[in-house]
Amino acid sequence: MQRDTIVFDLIRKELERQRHGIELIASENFTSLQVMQAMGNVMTNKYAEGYPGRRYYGGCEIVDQTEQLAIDRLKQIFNIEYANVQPHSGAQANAAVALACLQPGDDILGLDLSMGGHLTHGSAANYSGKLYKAHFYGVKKEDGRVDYEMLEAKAREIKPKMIICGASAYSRDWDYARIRKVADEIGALVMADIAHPAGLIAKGLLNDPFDHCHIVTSTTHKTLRGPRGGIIMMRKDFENPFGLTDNKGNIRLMSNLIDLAVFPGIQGGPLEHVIAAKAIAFGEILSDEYTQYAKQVQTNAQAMAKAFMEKDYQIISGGTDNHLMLIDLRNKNISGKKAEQVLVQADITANKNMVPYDDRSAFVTSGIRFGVAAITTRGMHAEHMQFIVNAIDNVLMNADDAALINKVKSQVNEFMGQFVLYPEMG
Ligand code: DSN
Repeated sequence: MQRDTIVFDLIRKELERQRHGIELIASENFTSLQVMQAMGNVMTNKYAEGYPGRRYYGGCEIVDQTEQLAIDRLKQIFNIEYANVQPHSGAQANAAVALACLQPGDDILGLDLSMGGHLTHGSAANYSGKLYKAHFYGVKKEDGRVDYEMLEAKAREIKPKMIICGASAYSRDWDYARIRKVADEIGALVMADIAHPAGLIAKGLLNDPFDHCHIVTSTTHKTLRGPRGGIIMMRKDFENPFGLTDNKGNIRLMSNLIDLAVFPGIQGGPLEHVIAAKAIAFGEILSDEYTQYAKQVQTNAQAMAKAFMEKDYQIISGGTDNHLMLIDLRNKNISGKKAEQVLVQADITANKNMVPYDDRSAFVTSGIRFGVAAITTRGMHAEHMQFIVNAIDNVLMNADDAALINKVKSQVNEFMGQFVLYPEMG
């Protein structure tokens, strides 16, 4: 077969883009070379519907071992009893939990998307808002922190079957114990989606959700620095409290129902090459090097937030506990959309984001979100945050000055030259 140079040229261009730019999208990271190598392996050829030791296809003896290794390593990372490593993404993980725990029309309570939540936590545009009756709590206007009084009041009023915590654009830690308390009072399940801060939780740098939340989901490619994918976890297995059954009418342990919800519920053959890459990433997370990385992520985020605040940027909640920050740009007279566009011209990648109580649409927004997981992998330390904040400020304050933005772009490219990315790729 002739080599497809069109596609490989584009892949090469993407490598160069990643090398030259400052990557501040909070949900992105750079995997290790071995994680990427594992994704391009022969296990992509293998069908393995089912789970290790109980598959619907022959020849699964080897992929059983990589999948079991991924499960075992993940259990070790979070000190948990149950892990499912098959979800293709975080959205799939959340869909599987919903399928296992809820019936169409059930009430759910999650953080509003416009306040930092996630599409799969009940957004009207998503299955979670179409299949289930979604209700929302928010963050407080005065301090940008989760409004736990509102959450409790809504929980008592609505009595949802599931309370969802976790966010995509929230820079503070969560009070999981408080959420569990009200959930127990009304008989609700608690699901934590830790897709963003999972890597910091893994190293004990943020509150541990596992003792308080019945089920925890995550992606594997954000702070966890693995391949794109999802996972579902429980510290302790339990018999599902709503008497939900499998398709034979048997009340089962939650682990059985989640396994069945992933496959055959919403997925077919697992991506065993990606699961092999997950196993490698989980092995990396167990290392001391990753512990240092996670601490550095937190240090860098705090240094970046401080540098922004010194330039009078309004960080929602006034700072960060994790790897990201959400900035309200209204006092800087630029929309999130325009900010994202001009920053890209300077090879700085970030995403526009609604801020709580935003008066602009999701397509325009008043905010921008920055995360430091990727730049920390590039080798940056706290002292490098000032350069980045200066460059961003320079671009945003001169958003219509193409010559100046071009100059910043050159400075950015030169700056990034010191942080080598994938040298093995030539
Ligand atoms: N949309 C992703 C993020 O960027 O946070 C999460 O799914």
